[in-house]
Amino acid sequence: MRNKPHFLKFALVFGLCLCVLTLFAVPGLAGKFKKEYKMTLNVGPQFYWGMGAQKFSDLVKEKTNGQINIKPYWGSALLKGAQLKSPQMVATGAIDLAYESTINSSPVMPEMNIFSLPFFINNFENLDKMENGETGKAIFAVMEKKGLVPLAWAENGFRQVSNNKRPIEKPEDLKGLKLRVVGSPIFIDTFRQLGADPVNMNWGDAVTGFQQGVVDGQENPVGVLLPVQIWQYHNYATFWNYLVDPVIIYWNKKQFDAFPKDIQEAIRAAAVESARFEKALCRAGLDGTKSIDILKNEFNYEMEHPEPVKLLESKGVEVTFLTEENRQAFMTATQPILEKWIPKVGKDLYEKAKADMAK
Ligand code: X2X
Repeated sequence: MRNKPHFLKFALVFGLCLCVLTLFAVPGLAGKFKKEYKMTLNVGPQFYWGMGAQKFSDLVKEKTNGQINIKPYWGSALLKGAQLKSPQMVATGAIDLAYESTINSSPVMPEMNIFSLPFFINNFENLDKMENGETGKAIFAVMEKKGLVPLAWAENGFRQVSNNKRPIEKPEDLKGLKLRVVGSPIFIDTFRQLGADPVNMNWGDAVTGFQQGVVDGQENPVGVLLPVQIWQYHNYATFWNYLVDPVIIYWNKKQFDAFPKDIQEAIRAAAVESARFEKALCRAGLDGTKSIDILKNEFNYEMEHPEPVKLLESKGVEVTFLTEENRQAFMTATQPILEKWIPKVGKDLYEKAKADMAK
């Protein structure tokens, strides 16, 4: 009986030690990980790009057994809509990660404009060769230097122009059209060169701009045109694939490098898987049956709108495709943009892109 208090004391101390040891052994419990990792992206959850971001968040949770929780902040909410600020904010660690368009990174990393050179890339095959080739490596190296860890290439897609005035078939048709463009300077340059009147607007203000008729048109891929129901505002669309908008999933480098190896691997795997899903959503119906089959066979996912062009037409949009002659006319008309922007992108990178595409 006299030993009982000693025994209790011992049990208490032993129990405490065990608790402390457990806390250190299980990083999540020790507070090694944040409760929530903030992810920025410029669109909402109903966009294909947004669906990819949600999938990434879900996969990371699953693959890290709930240790890493990513919260998507839609519509650049953490940036008050200032979509071009995402890379700085992730680099400083004010935001943990991004599922973001290369256009929105281009003011900080001019190399990203390689994808915005007008009429340079033109199709998915060329884009894939660049992303998987020397161009992709070079772009990822630029990001690492800025304090960002790139995890995978996702996509917004080839950008198409829509408006409520007339079909655009040749450069002259753009004359005087007031078009909303993203605030990246190469977009302003390109549309000015073509004689249009480009207006720089954050995406957060763009739809109101369409509604109020502040602009006659805009340019964006189908993954944006469909969720905003562009047919409510515009009855002409030209599928000219004039440039492409990849999305890159990237994380603050200091934070990512400090994660244990297994966590890093789980996050990378989740990024690659979500990007494959998201890319297939964005390409569905634009690359034959390839992406539709990927979605069905790998993700058990049936597209609600497997034929985006037909959907637009069924809603009353007149869809134009360029003839070879008119494509040439656009290439000639935008040649000065290439001359001005290749030095900014870097001649080396431009040559790498050409070599990748020629493979
Ligand atoms: O602002 C745009 O047009 C959008 C949604 O496509 C981007 O974020 C680049």
